Amino acid sequence: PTPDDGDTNVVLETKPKTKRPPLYKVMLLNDDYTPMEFVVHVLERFFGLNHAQAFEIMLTVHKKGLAVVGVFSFEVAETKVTQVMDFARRHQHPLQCTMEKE
Ligand code: TYC
Repeated sequence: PTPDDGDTNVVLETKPKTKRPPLYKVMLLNDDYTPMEFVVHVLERFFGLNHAQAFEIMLTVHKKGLAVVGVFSFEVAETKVTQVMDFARRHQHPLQCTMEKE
């Protein structure tokens, strides 16, 4: 008889290991000073929303304190946050935009 080499009947199951990269929520925060029209403009300009969608999200932030504007890869989320923060600062509005791992 052949000596058992320990390799018989060993089931080697491998999970198809296709981990998707993590996604990040980009959020807009409410404040008392940034004009509503400015926020709507930001949402149209940097997030490709139409006017109705932008207005709706702006109102949600205004009423609830914050809202998720979109979900992106790390790099895209980071770019959006930087673009919004730079644009708000240039216009001297205190608008805050942040990202959070989903
Ligand atoms: N609360 C602001 C106002 O009354 C409007 C506003 C909405 C500000 C959304 C920030 O992310 C924001 N003018």
